[in-house]
Amino acid sequence: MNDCIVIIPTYNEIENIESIIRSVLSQHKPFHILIVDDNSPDHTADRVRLLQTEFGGRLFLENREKKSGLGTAYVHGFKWALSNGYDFVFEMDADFSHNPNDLEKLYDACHFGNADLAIGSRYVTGVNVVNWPLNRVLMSYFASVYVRLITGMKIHDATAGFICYKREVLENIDLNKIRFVGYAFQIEMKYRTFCKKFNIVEVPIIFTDRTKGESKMSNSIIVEAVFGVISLRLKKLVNSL
Ligand SMILES: Nc1nc2c(ncn2[C@@H]2O[C@H](COP(=O)(O)OP(=O)(O)OP(=O)(O)O)[C@@H](O)[C@H]2O)c(=O)[nH]1
Ligand SMILES: [Mg+2]
Repeated sequence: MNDCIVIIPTYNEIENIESIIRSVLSQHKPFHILIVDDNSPDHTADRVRLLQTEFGGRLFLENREKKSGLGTAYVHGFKWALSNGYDFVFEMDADFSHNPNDLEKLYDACHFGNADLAIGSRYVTGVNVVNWPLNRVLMSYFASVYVRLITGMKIHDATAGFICYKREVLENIDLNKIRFVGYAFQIEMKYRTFCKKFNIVEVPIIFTDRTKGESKMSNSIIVEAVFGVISLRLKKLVNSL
């Protein structure tokens, strides 16, 4: 039994799925992978099944019937990871924005360092983002400033989705209460972790824009994040988070 599982949610990632799986599974540390696919019309899941014959025991697939958002895909993955006994649970995108070579840095921060939750952070040492249009960099950067102001969390990259959780964090958060699906989900997980007084550490990484496949970013994801942060703060104030 390995102690580390990397959860990768996928929707139409046929152009990335094989290379991201091979890249994670060729790391020095023997990570396991759970793909949570939402019945991608491009048959991403079929490619995963094919690869399972090569990587049996290290590559797992959970299939959901329809596209239901990144947040619920991760919650599904977290529950699966906890019930399968993993001690370190990772979030990572399929599109190579997160470099698999950085997984071990996040693990080290949790296993050898004092992190309960380690964030692969773009903004801890300046702005480490490659190939994003300026408007997206600005939006993402100021989103973190906004989150800091409203929540009081001292985090430079609040919407980051490259994460390592110690299992105790996920065990102590009521996963059935997680409501958000997009960037707000990433903020919500960090805020719930912060409210439970777990230690959050940012590890600098370089984030690169996807070169293959299509973005699933939408305006509704941005609106959810803007109002979601206020709603989280209010809930905390009235003790119903
Ligand atoms: N299972 C599942 N995965 C999703 C869903 N939406 C996005 N994803 C996956 O979540 C990860 C992040 O989504 P992206 O589209 O890359 O979002 P982003 O990183 O904010 O935007 P870009 O990098 O600009 O494309 C990718 O691996 C997607 O395939 C969804 O509804 N269900
Ligand atoms: Mg992406």
